Amino acid sequence: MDIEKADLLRLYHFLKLTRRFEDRITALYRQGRILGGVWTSNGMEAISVGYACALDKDDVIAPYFRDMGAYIVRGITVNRIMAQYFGKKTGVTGGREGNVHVGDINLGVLGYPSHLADNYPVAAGVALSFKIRGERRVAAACTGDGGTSRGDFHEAMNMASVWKVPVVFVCNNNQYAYSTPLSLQMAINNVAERALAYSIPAETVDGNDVIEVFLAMKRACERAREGNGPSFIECRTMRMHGHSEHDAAKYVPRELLEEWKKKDPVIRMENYLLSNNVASQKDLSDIDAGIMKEIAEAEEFAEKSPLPEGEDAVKGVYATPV
Ligand SMILES: Cc1ncc(C[n+]2csc(CCOP(=O)(O)OP(=O)(O)O)c2C)c(N)n1
Repeated sequence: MDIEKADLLRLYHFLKLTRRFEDRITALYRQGRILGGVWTSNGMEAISVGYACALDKDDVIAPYFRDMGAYIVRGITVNRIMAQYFGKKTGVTGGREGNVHVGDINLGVLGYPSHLADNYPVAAGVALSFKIRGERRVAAACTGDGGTSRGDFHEAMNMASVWKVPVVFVCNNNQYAYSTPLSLQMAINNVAERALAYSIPAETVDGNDVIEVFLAMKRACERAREGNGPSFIECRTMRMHGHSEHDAAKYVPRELLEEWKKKDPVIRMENYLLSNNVASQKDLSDIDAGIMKEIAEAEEFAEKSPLPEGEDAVKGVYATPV
């Protein structure tokens, strides 16, 4: 499968935007200007950017908390996400909380409910509705390696396979579930082996290569749209920050981090674009300048936005407003 220049530049744009945006959020967190916690995808941005860019506008995603790239690709603006972190009324949840437990059904992003792997059965259910209605749409969900050890994951995989629904299950295998290394939570080396038990076609890809993730996702979507059911994509990567920004990740050997630093997905994509003459250094600098401006404006927007009114807290909680 070939990849077009426009796709390459789009992938790069979102990759760099996700890195710069989360870096800024981390800095703001350290300055005490963020409400709540910050869980970044540092080092793993290629996964959420790659899978989200491969989808069509009408498709639906059920992301998890480390999928910042997917939120942005789907059109949840950095303004809204920044305001979310500041707990402002203009944030995605209207100031009800301060992190990325968010969604926007109008943009085909299902709200993330926090319970790991719960988004898998939900995506399978959405995909079932596409199948029943005869629509050529795809649902996608992502979870971490730890999430695949939960029952919800296995129930979703089983039913999605039996019913042959158009869903793509993505897993970021970043080798740690919080502080638990893979070897202490599963007796296999490749998470993709779990898919075999459900007769779901699976691929293991380099999760630090955004093009590889994108192309694997394109293949899986094509299979789903043709009526051939679910696929599973394991993306191998490493989480380069702590589980969240309050965690120094002392349990991860430094040599392992050094090794993965050399595989940084953003630098890799930059090198690819330059060495294949897809973009010049000036093009990349221009993209970066635009991104920095967008982020600075988002910060200003969030700072100037009002806090929510108290009575807003009960709105949207019950089907019948109280
Ligand atoms: C059912 C459930 N158990 C525990 C938690 C608390 N928790 C949040 S993230 C996390 C680790 C997740 O590890 P993994 O699935 O590998 O994803 P990663 O954070 O590495 O991207 C845990 C234990 C939770 N959110 N849901």
